[in-house]
Amino acid sequence: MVRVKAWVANVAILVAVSFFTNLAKKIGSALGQNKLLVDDTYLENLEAELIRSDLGVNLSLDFVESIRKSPCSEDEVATRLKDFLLAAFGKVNKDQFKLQTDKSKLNIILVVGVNGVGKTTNIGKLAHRFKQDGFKTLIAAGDTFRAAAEEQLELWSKRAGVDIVQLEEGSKASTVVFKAIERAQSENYNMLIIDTAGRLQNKTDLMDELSKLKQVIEKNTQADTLLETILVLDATTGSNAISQAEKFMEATQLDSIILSKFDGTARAGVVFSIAYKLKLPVKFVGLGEGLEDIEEFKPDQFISKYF
Ligand SMILES: Nc1nc2c(ncn2[C@@H]2O[C@H](COP(=O)(O)OP(=O)(O)OP(=O)(O)O)[C@@H](O)[C@H]2O)c(=O)[nH]1
Ligand SMILES: [Mg+2]
Repeated sequence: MVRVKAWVANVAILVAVSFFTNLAKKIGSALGQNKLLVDDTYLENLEAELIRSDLGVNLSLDFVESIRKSPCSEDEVATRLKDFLLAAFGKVNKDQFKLQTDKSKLNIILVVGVNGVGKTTNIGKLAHRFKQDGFKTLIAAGDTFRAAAEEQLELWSKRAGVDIVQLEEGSKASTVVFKAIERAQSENYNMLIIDTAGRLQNKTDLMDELSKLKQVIEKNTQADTLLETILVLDATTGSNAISQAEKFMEATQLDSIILSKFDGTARAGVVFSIAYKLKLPVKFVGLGEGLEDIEEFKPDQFISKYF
Protein backbone atom coordinates (compact mmCIF):
# COMPACT_ATOMS: atom_id res chain seq x y z
CA MET A 1 0.00 0.00 0.00
CA VAL A 2 2.85 2.35 0.98
CA ARG A 3 4.63 1.40 -2.28
CA VAL A 4 1.55 2.16 -4.36
CA LYS A 5 1.26 5.56 -2.65
CA ALA A 6 4.92 6.35 -3.39
CA TRP A 7 4.44 5.26 -7.02
CA VAL A 8 1.37 7.49 -7.37
CA ALA A 9 3.31 10.39 -5.85
CA ASN A 10 6.21 9.85 -8.32
CA VAL A 11 3.86 9.78 -11.28
CA ALA A 12 2.20 12.96 -10.01
CA ILE A 13 5.59 14.66 -9.74
CA LEU A 14 6.53 13.54 -13.26
CA VAL A 15 3.22 14.79 -14.67
CA ALA A 16 3.69 18.11 -12.87
CA VAL A 17 7.30 18.47 -14.08
CA SER A 18 6.30 17.65 -17.64
CA PHE A 19 3.37 20.11 -17.43
CA PHE A 20 5.57 22.95 -16.21
CA THR A 21 8.32 22.05 -18.71
CA ASN A 22 5.86 22.26 -21.59
CA LEU A 23 4.38 25.43 -20.17
CA ALA A 24 7.83 27.00 -19.87
CA LYS A 25 8.61 25.93 -23.45
CA LYS A 26 5.36 27.50 -24.65
CA ILE A 27 6.09 30.70 -22.77
CA GLY A 28 9.65 30.64 -24.14
CA SER A 29 8.42 30.23 -27.72
CA ALA A 30 5.76 32.88 -27.16
CA LEU A 31 8.52 35.26 -26.14
CA GLY A 32 10.46 34.22 -29.24
CA GLN A 33 13.19 32.60 -27.21
CA ASN A 34 13.92 29.31 -25.55
CA LYS A 35 15.62 29.52 -22.20
CA LEU A 36 15.39 25.79 -21.49
CA LEU A 37 18.53 23.72 -21.63
CA VAL A 38 18.87 21.78 -24.86
CA ASP A 39 17.86 18.11 -24.67
CA ASP A 40 19.28 14.95 -26.25
CA THR A 41 17.02 15.11 -29.31
CA TYR A 42 18.11 18.68 -29.97
CA LEU A 43 21.77 17.73 -29.64
CA GLU A 44 21.40 14.72 -31.95
CA ASN A 45 19.78 16.94 -34.59
CA LEU A 46 22.43 19.60 -34.10
CA GLU A 47 25.21 17.02 -34.47
CA ALA A 48 23.72 15.71 -37.74
CA GLU A 49 23.21 19.25 -39.01
CA LEU A 50 26.78 20.33 -38.26
CA ILE A 51 28.23 17.22 -39.89
CA ARG A 52 26.01 17.80 -42.94
CA SER A 53 27.33 21.33 -43.17
CA ASP A 54 31.04 21.25 -43.99
CA LEU A 55 32.39 21.62 -40.46
CA GLY A 56 33.67 18.05 -40.45
CA VAL A 57 32.98 15.13 -38.13
CA ASN A 58 35.69 15.74 -35.51
CA LEU A 59 34.83 19.35 -34.89
CA SER A 60 31.07 18.71 -34.90
CA LEU A 61 31.27 15.84 -32.40
CA ASP A 62 33.64 17.76 -30.13
CA PHE A 63 31.36 20.80 -30.16
CA VAL A 64 28.23 18.80 -29.30
CA GLU A 65 30.19 17.02 -26.56
CA SER A 66 31.19 20.40 -25.12
CA ILE A 67 27.48 21.34 -24.90
CA ARG A 68 26.66 18.00 -23.26
CA LYS A 69 29.32 18.64 -20.64
CA SER A 70 28.20 22.19 -20.02
CA PRO A 71 24.59 22.54 -21.24
CA CYS A 72 23.05 25.79 -22.39
CA SER A 73 19.76 26.99 -23.87
CA GLU A 74 18.98 26.88 -27.60
CA ASP A 75 19.43 30.64 -27.72
CA GLU A 76 22.98 30.31 -26.52
CA VAL A 77 24.04 27.56 -28.94
CA ALA A 78 24.98 29.96 -31.76
CA THR A 79 27.22 32.02 -29.45
CA ARG A 80 28.79 28.87 -28.07
CA LEU A 81 29.44 27.67 -31.65
CA LYS A 82 31.01 31.02 -32.58
CA ASP A 83 33.34 30.81 -29.58
CA PHE A 84 34.16 27.20 -30.38
CA LEU A 85 35.02 28.06 -33.99
CA LEU A 86 37.17 30.98 -32.89
CA ALA A 87 38.95 28.59 -30.55
CA ALA A 88 39.43 26.22 -33.51
CA PHE A 89 41.27 29.06 -35.26
CA GLY A 90 42.93 29.75 -31.92
CA LYS A 91 44.74 26.43 -32.30
CA VAL A 92 46.66 28.33 -34.91
CA ASN A 93 48.81 31.12 -33.51
CA LYS A 94 47.21 34.49 -34.40
CA ASP A 95 50.35 35.81 -36.10
CA GLN A 96 50.33 32.77 -38.34
CA PHE A 97 47.42 34.11 -40.37
CA LYS A 98 49.75 36.69 -41.86
CA LEU A 99 52.45 35.73 -44.35
CA GLN A 100 55.84 36.64 -42.92
CA THR A 101 58.16 38.12 -45.51
CA ASP A 102 61.57 39.79 -45.41
CA LYS A 103 62.78 42.02 -48.24
CA SER A 104 66.41 41.51 -47.30
CA LYS A 105 66.15 37.78 -48.04
CA LEU A 106 64.87 35.53 -50.80
CA ASN A 107 61.20 34.68 -50.17
CA ILE A 108 59.90 31.65 -52.03
CA ILE A 109 56.25 30.68 -52.30
CA LEU A 110 55.53 27.20 -53.63
CA VAL A 111 51.91 26.93 -54.73
CA VAL A 112 50.30 23.48 -54.82
CA GLY A 113 46.81 22.00 -55.11
CA VAL A 114 44.46 19.81 -57.09
CA ASN A 115 43.41 20.64 -60.65
CA GLY A 116 41.59 23.87 -61.38
CA VAL A 117 41.45 25.26 -57.82
CA GLY A 118 42.98 28.61 -58.83
CA LYS A 119 46.75 28.19 -58.37
CA THR A 120 47.85 30.08 -61.48
CA THR A 121 45.28 32.86 -61.10
CA ASN A 122 46.22 33.51 -57.50
CA ILE A 123 49.93 33.47 -58.34
CA GLY A 124 49.18 36.29 -60.79
CA LYS A 125 47.38 38.24 -58.06
CA LEU A 126 50.12 37.58 -55.49
CA ALA A 127 52.84 38.62 -57.94
CA HIS A 128 50.98 41.90 -58.53
CA ARG A 129 50.55 42.41 -54.80
CA PHE A 130 54.20 41.80 -53.97
CA LYS A 131 55.40 43.94 -56.84
CA GLN A 132 53.21 46.81 -55.60
CA ASP A 133 54.71 46.21 -52.19
CA GLY A 134 58.21 46.76 -53.57
CA PHE A 135 59.44 43.19 -53.99
CA LYS A 136 61.57 42.30 -56.98
CA THR A 137 59.32 39.46 -58.07
CA LEU A 138 59.93 36.45 -60.29
CA ILE A 139 57.46 33.70 -61.13
CA ALA A 140 58.33 30.19 -62.28
CA ALA A 141 56.25 28.09 -64.67
CA GLY A 142 56.59 24.82 -62.80
CA ASP A 143 53.44 23.40 -64.41
CA THR A 144 55.16 21.72 -67.32
CA PHE A 145 52.34 19.23 -67.93
CA ARG A 146 50.43 21.44 -70.36
CA ALA A 147 51.68 24.08 -72.80
CA ALA A 148 48.52 26.10 -72.09
CA ALA A 149 49.49 26.36 -68.42
CA GLU A 150 52.71 28.17 -69.28
CA GLU A 151 50.91 30.53 -71.64
CA GLN A 152 48.40 31.29 -68.90
CA LEU A 153 51.16 32.10 -66.40
CA GLU A 154 52.99 34.19 -69.01
CA LEU A 155 49.84 36.25 -69.45
CA TRP A 156 49.67 36.82 -65.68
CA SER A 157 53.35 37.81 -65.61
CA LYS A 158 52.57 40.49 -68.21
CA ARG A 159 49.50 41.70 -66.34
CA ALA A 160 51.43 41.96 -63.08
CA GLY A 161 54.54 43.30 -64.80
CA VAL A 162 56.86 40.70 -63.27
CA ASP A 163 59.51 38.44 -64.77
CA ILE A 164 58.97 34.78 -65.51
CA VAL A 165 61.14 31.68 -65.85
CA GLN A 166 59.79 29.14 -68.31
CA LEU A 167 61.55 26.39 -70.22
CA GLU A 168 60.65 24.59 -73.41
CA GLU A 169 57.59 22.31 -73.34
CA GLY A 170 58.23 18.92 -71.77
CA SER A 171 60.98 20.13 -69.44
CA LYS A 172 60.98 18.70 -65.95
CA ALA A 173 59.35 20.82 -63.25
CA SER A 174 62.43 20.33 -61.06
CA THR A 175 64.64 21.83 -63.80
CA VAL A 176 62.38 24.89 -64.04
CA VAL A 177 62.53 25.31 -60.27
CA PHE A 178 66.32 24.88 -60.22
CA LYS A 179 66.79 27.48 -62.97
CA ALA A 180 64.38 29.89 -61.31
CA ILE A 181 66.24 29.72 -57.98
CA GLU A 182 69.54 30.19 -59.78
CA ARG A 183 68.21 33.30 -61.52
CA ALA A 184 66.56 34.67 -58.38
CA GLN A 185 69.84 34.38 -56.50
CA SER A 186 72.12 35.74 -59.22
CA GLU A 187 69.83 38.67 -60.12
CA ASN A 188 68.85 39.54 -56.54
CA TYR A 189 65.14 38.88 -56.69
CA ASN A 190 63.60 38.76 -53.23
CA MET A 191 60.30 37.10 -54.17
CA LEU A 192 59.96 33.91 -56.20
CA ILE A 193 56.54 32.34 -56.69
CA ILE A 194 56.44 28.85 -58.16
CA ASP A 195 53.45 27.44 -60.04
CA THR A 196 52.95 23.68 -60.10
CA ALA A 197 50.72 21.36 -62.08
CA GLY A 198 47.37 20.46 -60.54
CA ARG A 199 47.30 16.92 -59.19
CA LEU A 200 44.79 14.75 -57.40
CA GLN A 201 45.85 14.07 -53.85
CA ASN A 202 45.48 10.29 -54.27
CA LYS A 203 47.89 10.01 -57.23
CA THR A 204 50.96 8.80 -55.38
CA ASP A 205 53.48 9.26 -58.19
CA LEU A 206 52.44 12.88 -58.73
CA MET A 207 52.54 13.57 -55.01
CA ASP A 208 56.04 12.03 -54.86
CA GLU A 209 57.08 14.39 -57.65
CA LEU A 210 55.93 17.29 -55.53
CA SER A 211 57.95 16.06 -52.53
CA LYS A 212 61.02 15.95 -54.80
CA LEU A 213 60.31 19.48 -56.03
CA LYS A 214 60.35 20.69 -52.46
CA GLN A 215 63.65 18.90 -51.86
CA VAL A 216 65.14 20.66 -54.90
CA ILE A 217 64.16 24.00 -53.37
CA GLU A 218 65.52 23.15 -49.94
CA LYS A 219 68.78 21.80 -51.34
CA ASN A 220 69.49 24.80 -53.56
CA THR A 221 68.65 27.69 -51.27
CA GLN A 222 70.47 29.27 -48.37
CA ALA A 223 69.39 28.57 -44.83
CA ASP A 224 67.89 32.02 -44.39
CA THR A 225 65.51 31.67 -47.38
CA LEU A 226 61.89 32.09 -46.34
CA LEU A 227 60.01 29.24 -47.94
CA GLU A 228 56.21 29.10 -47.73
CA THR A 229 54.35 26.14 -49.19
CA ILE A 230 50.75 27.13 -49.86
CA LEU A 231 47.87 24.85 -50.70
CA VAL A 232 45.12 26.43 -52.79
CA LEU A 233 41.66 25.23 -51.80
CA ASP A 234 38.51 25.99 -53.75
CA ALA A 235 35.99 27.49 -51.29
CA THR A 236 33.18 25.57 -52.96
CA THR A 237 34.76 22.20 -52.09
CA GLY A 238 33.20 20.41 -49.15
CA SER A 239 34.82 17.82 -46.92
CA ASN A 240 37.13 16.61 -49.72
CA ALA A 241 39.21 19.67 -48.88
CA ILE A 242 40.26 17.94 -45.64
CA SER A 243 41.63 14.99 -47.56
CA GLN A 244 43.40 17.39 -49.96
CA ALA A 245 44.99 19.22 -47.04
CA GLU A 246 46.05 15.96 -45.35
CA LYS A 247 47.64 14.43 -48.45
CA PHE A 248 49.42 17.59 -49.56
CA MET A 249 50.62 18.05 -45.99
CA GLU A 250 52.16 14.56 -46.08
CA ALA A 251 53.87 15.25 -49.40
CA THR A 252 55.12 18.79 -48.88
CA GLN A 253 54.71 19.89 -45.26
CA LEU A 254 52.31 22.76 -45.96
CA ASP A 255 52.54 26.11 -44.19
CA SER A 256 49.24 27.69 -45.15
CA ILE A 257 46.21 27.90 -47.40
CA ILE A 258 44.84 30.24 -50.04
CA LEU A 259 41.07 29.97 -50.07
CA SER A 260 40.10 30.72 -53.67
CA LYS A 261 36.72 31.46 -55.23
CA PHE A 262 35.40 32.92 -51.99
CA ASP A 263 33.51 35.55 -54.00
CA GLY A 264 30.58 33.18 -54.54
CA THR A 265 28.08 31.86 -52.04
CA ALA A 266 30.45 29.29 -50.49
CA ARG A 267 30.85 29.57 -46.72
CA ALA A 268 33.83 27.21 -46.63
CA GLY A 269 33.20 25.84 -43.14
CA VAL A 270 35.77 23.19 -43.95
CA VAL A 271 38.45 25.77 -43.17
CA PHE A 272 37.57 25.49 -39.46
CA SER A 273 37.99 21.76 -39.62
CA ILE A 274 41.39 22.09 -41.29
CA ALA A 275 42.58 24.61 -38.69
CA TYR A 276 41.24 22.33 -35.93
CA LYS A 277 42.75 19.11 -37.23
CA LEU A 278 45.90 20.17 -39.06
CA LYS A 279 46.61 23.54 -37.41
CA LEU A 280 46.88 25.06 -40.87
CA PRO A 281 46.04 28.75 -41.23
CA VAL A 282 44.43 30.40 -44.25
CA LYS A 283 46.54 33.39 -45.25
CA PHE A 284 44.84 34.70 -48.37
CA VAL A 285 41.36 34.68 -49.82
CA GLY A 286 40.74 34.78 -53.58
CA LEU A 287 37.75 36.95 -54.41
CA GLY A 288 37.52 36.89 -58.20
CA GLU A 289 39.48 36.64 -61.40
CA GLY A 290 41.02 40.13 -61.46
CA LEU A 291 44.52 41.26 -60.53
CA GLU A 292 43.39 42.88 -57.28
CA ASP A 293 40.98 40.14 -56.21
CA ILE A 294 42.98 38.79 -53.32
CA GLU A 295 42.91 39.75 -49.64
CA GLU A 296 44.63 38.74 -46.47
CA PHE A 297 42.52 36.37 -44.42
CA LYS A 298 40.82 37.83 -41.33
CA PRO A 299 39.54 35.12 -38.95
CA ASP A 300 36.96 37.38 -37.27
CA GLN A 301 35.47 38.56 -40.57
CA PHE A 302 35.40 34.99 -41.83
CA ILE A 303 33.41 33.85 -38.81
CA SER A 304 30.95 36.73 -39.17
CA LYS A 305 30.39 35.83 -42.83
CA TYR A 306 29.97 32.17 -41.85
CA PHE A 307 27.11 33.02 -39.51
N1 LIG B 1 35.35 33.51 -59.21
C1 LIG B 1 36.62 33.16 -59.03
N2 LIG B 1 37.22 32.40 -59.96
C2 LIG B 1 38.50 32.05 -59.77
C3 LIG B 1 39.23 32.44 -58.61
N3 LIG B 1 40.48 31.92 -58.71
C4 LIG B 1 40.51 31.24 -59.89
N4 LIG B 1 39.35 31.32 -60.54
C5 LIG B 1 38.97 30.69 -61.83
O1 LIG B 1 39.10 29.29 -61.71
C6 LIG B 1 39.54 28.71 -62.93
C7 LIG B 1 40.79 27.88 -62.68
O2 LIG B 1 41.83 28.75 -62.27
P1 LIG B 1 43.37 28.41 -62.48
O3 LIG B 1 44.14 29.50 -61.86
O4 LIG B 1 43.65 28.08 -63.90
O5 LIG B 1 43.47 27.10 -61.60
P2 LIG B 1 44.74 26.12 -61.46
O6 LIG B 1 44.69 25.58 -60.08
O7 LIG B 1 45.97 26.82 -61.86
O8 LIG B 1 44.36 24.99 -62.51
P3 LIG B 1 45.34 23.83 -63.07
O9 LIG B 1 46.65 24.46 -63.36
O10 LIG B 1 44.63 23.33 -64.27
O11 LIG B 1 45.41 22.79 -62.00
C8 LIG B 1 39.79 29.86 -63.88
O12 LIG B 1 38.67 30.01 -64.70
C9 LIG B 1 39.92 31.06 -62.95
O13 LIG B 1 39.56 32.27 -63.57
C10 LIG B 1 38.55 33.23 -57.62
O14 LIG B 1 39.07 33.60 -56.55
N5 LIG B 1 37.25 33.55 -57.89
MG1 LIG C 1 47.45 26.31 -63.23
